[in-house]
Amino acid sequence: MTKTRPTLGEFIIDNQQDFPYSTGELSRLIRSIRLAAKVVNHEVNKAGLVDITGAAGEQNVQGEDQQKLDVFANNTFIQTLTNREIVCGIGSEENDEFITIAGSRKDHKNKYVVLMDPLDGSSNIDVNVSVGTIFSIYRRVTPIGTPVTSEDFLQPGNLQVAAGYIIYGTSTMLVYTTGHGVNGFTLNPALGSWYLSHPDMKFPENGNIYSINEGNYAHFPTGVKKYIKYCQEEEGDRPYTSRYIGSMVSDIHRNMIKGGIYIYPKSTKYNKGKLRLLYECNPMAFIVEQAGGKASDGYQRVMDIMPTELHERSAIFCGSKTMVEKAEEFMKEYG
Ligand code: AHM
Ligand code: MG
Repeated sequence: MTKTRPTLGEFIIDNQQDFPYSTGELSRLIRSIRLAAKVVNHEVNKAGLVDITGAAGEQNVQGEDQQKLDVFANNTFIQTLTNREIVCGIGSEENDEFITIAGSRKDHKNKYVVLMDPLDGSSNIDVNVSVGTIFSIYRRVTPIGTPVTSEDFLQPGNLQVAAGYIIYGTSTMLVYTTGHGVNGFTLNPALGSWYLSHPDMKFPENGNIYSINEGNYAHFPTGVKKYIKYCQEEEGDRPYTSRYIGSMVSDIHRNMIKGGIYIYPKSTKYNKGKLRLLYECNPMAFIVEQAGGKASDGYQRVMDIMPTELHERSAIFCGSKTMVEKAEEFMKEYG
């Protein structure tokens, strides 16, 4: 008889040791994210059926068009986390400032802050391509009982307590880590349950996929241009295959399963990189490292960067360790 895979709820109960300093708060937080993800998934899946796709007519703090589903996902995650009284603050890619959550007793008693990109790659929705939610969880550093401050959000990635992503793809998956490896759960939409489909996910040590927006080639630094040429050379296991969805979660998810490198470098177009350190780079870096891969800004570990602002951007080179180390060699040599 085939053994049934545990559900996410069962997995959390069976792996309490994965929840450091556990008072049950972090497990409740993951459960809330699981719930919000189901609501967003439902909405994303019917995006083609109702008039919900397309720009909402507003721009986010980085001056980019907000899609209606971005707004919906942002509100859903914020409301779910606020109503369940499990976090003391939320930072979102879609909000200018962080949100302070006092709780119904106004006592600021919760200890975790969440940083998130509620719907990453949302420009892909109108063309039915996978999008994702990315989240990152830290313990607050200011005293419990006081309102959160920016100090609670501006922590280096190496202090993350948990991080994860939801990929709204051909199937919907929730992949997360609490610092004890990476596990992936697939949603059974008929039952509304998440089943452990990808236990202990591991980045292959090496790979043959490189994922970068080569349309920006002219704007890239020399090290990146040389690395791209290296990927394309006919030698040994090269040329590598080029795969770029333009949806960070999907590109990294695929590379984690098949082996590869994802790069969004600094360029003359984005002099600090395009992706956000706190909402995108750090959580994905935590997952990548926990799966045995590597995440760098080209020169140093992404998770060791000390953030100075909420919406800070960073370059990222992440994926199979051997590939990232090779790309770093090019960056060191050519800059
Ligand atoms: P978003 O947060 O506005 O959706 O932007 C992030 C996305 C990533 O998912 C993706 O890898 C990247 O932007 C694609 O950017 P580009 O179109 O410049 O290649
Ligand atoms: Mg994003």
